[in-house]
Amino acid sequence: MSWDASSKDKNKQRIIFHVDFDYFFAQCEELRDPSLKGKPVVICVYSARGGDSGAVSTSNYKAREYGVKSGIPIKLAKNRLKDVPDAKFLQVDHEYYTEMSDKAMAIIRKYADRFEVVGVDEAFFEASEKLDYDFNKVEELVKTIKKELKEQLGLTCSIGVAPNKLVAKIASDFRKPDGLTIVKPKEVQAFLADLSVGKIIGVGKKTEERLNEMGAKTIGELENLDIYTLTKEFGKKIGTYLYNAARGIDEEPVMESEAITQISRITTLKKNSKIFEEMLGDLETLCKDVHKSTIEQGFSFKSVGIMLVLDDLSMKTKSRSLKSPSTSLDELLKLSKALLEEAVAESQMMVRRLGVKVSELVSSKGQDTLFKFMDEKT
Ligand code: TTP
Ligand code: CA
Repeated sequence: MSWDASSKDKNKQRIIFHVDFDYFFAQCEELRDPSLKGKPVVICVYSARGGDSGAVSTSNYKAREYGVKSGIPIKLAKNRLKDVPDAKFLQVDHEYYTEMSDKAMAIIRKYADRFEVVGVDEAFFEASEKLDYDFNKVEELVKTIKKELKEQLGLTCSIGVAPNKLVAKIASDFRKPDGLTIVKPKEVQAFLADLSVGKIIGVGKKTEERLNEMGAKTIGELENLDIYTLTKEFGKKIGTYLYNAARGIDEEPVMESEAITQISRITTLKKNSKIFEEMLGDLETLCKDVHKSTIEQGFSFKSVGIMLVLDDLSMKTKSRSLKSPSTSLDELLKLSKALLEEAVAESQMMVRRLGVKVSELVSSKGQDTLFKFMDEKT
């Protein structure tokens, strides 16, 4: 579906919003404990090895001044903040962040024609109809939403508004925190021209390097590469995507969320068993099927679960969340094997049927997944 399919008049441009909550996990912690405000706050994912092993999930802006950001080892973060006595290191609390996220999303959703949750701290929505296709009405709506989020939850966010998802997402990242960037249809190309090609959704480090080598550091320069060069280098799908992206063209619809919350497959074992190794073949097939379907539908997954139907027809389930959304088959295999091994060890009974599911799905917007695979392969 393209924008002109959703609106009858071809001159009407969609009004698409991308909302991104600021330093989200750390901001949630500040809201729970206001004494943290003004201090460097580091949210940590401690690994099973104990001590300070593990990585930083995110940090507030104060901590970022010291070079403490998502992905660095906790040990390095502690080192960078060793002379800051009031720095706080907290463990991730996904349940609480999800609760905050749900409340915030419910506030925003009211103002949308269509609403698409992308992750715990991100959403797209379309408000073309509610705003009569008038970009001049955007600012007032954003003020209302920001005020409500602030008053009811204390939360700040950054918002990008544009005629499509691609540009709206780049715009929300343009001014942070508590930012608002509105890119009207006529301003799209000028807005994109000086930005690095890495800002385009789905363009990872490797793709960016290749584009740089081809003479395109900025999106404006990418516009100079013709469709033949791009499709020859990246294949038809990605080449065309890049060609359009350079011109600020993107027709991806905002997809109403909650349609799909999980993807699962289940099978009956050829022979009842309680031996892990005997079930491995079936488990791998299930994982491959689930993975294929997940990717085809443009999702990444953040939670993996297994399900066993036991000899007495009782059911046993186990699931675990990943640190961040994944599209990796290896990760799915690894986690489901670990879960099955645990489940088999815990249960004395024979297993009749075996199932694998992924949930906490995050829409990867197609291109994202495409690129991730390309970047992994190259
Ligand atoms: P981001 O939106 O990338 O970051 P942020 O919200 O912390 O900061 P910003 O103000 O720049 O938007 O990610 C959202 C949440 O996802 C973040 O609060 C923590 C989590 N996260 C991780 O756990 N690991 C990571 O590597 C990243 C990038 C994020
Ligand atoms: Ca964020």
